[in-house]
Amino acid sequence: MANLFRNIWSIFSRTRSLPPNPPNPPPPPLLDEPWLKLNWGDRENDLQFINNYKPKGEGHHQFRILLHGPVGAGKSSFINSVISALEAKISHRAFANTGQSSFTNEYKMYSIKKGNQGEMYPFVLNDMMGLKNLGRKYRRVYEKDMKMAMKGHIQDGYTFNPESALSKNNPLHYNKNPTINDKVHILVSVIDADSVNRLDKSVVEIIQDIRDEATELGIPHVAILTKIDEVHPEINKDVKNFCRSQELQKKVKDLSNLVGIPQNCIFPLKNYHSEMMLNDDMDALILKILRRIIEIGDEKLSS
Ligand SMILES: Nc1nc2c(ncn2[C@@H]2O[C@H](COP(=O)(O)OP(=O)(O)OP(=O)(O)O)[C@@H](O)[C@H]2O)c(=O)[nH]1
Ligand SMILES: [Mg+2]
Repeated sequence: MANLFRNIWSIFSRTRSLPPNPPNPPPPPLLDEPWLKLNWGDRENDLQFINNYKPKGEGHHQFRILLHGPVGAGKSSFINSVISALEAKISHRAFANTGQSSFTNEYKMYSIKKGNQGEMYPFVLNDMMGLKNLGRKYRRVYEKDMKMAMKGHIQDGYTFNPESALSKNNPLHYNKNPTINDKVHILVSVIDADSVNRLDKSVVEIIQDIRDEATELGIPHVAILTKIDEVHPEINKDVKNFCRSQELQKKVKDLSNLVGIPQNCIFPLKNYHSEMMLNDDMDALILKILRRIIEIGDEKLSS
């Protein structure tokens, strides 16, 4: 539709000597009926689920969520969003990227305080170096590091080196005997919604390879589609509108076809990234996504 509009404008501008750059086509209207039904009033229910959650298995006290995905997709911002929603104040603990190159290059684990009694939530989020297209050698290194991370061999604080994967002889950062608490329990690919239809082929292949590896290790794989506020002005005004955006629905379908993640395991999200105050709907969405991530990962623990 947008292309048709541009072509018509281009023919029109040539015959009428109008300015060569067409104006942006108007965004398609929102659907009357949502393509995704979400109960926005579930916040307390989801929070209660998260507060009551305990990982299954003997000696298991840490459920590990590993985030990976292209540079600048919003991985660190998602960690900040989760901390903000759970600690009820805007958090900046994970440094977010404002430039072009990968900002996060350390394997860093984030745990979150539960209340004021010094207790921590029994799940942690692991931030990872951003994925980019840097040729075959880099791809091998990235995939090797990801495999080690999923198996629990990488210690917190390791700085990734795009030239070589973590060595098994590194006494500081290679964990020879990972326990159930060190292993990854769910893999989350974080992808900028706007980039879905122009993801580099090699980046898509890396995500597919890592998905295959995760499947072999019995680790479920989901995706978060970030920056949905940039997809449609009505979503920017009110995040709830994403459920009626045809463009977003198409992006979820396209990502599903591209990497093989089922549509109901792809979660659209707007992060806290520029806000100074919490927002009930954003909180509701962040907590809903966190709950689904825990539920999907936990299901595999018991099977
Ligand atoms: N509009 C919008 N911007 C976002 C959103 N999430 C993150 N950003 C912005 O995107 C940029 C990159 O975010 P990060 O969280 O640093 O991304 P990252 O995936 O951790 O990046 P690397 O560590 O470099 O791989 C920052 O400028 C954020 O403010 C979102 O939901 N909407
Ligand atoms: Mg980051």
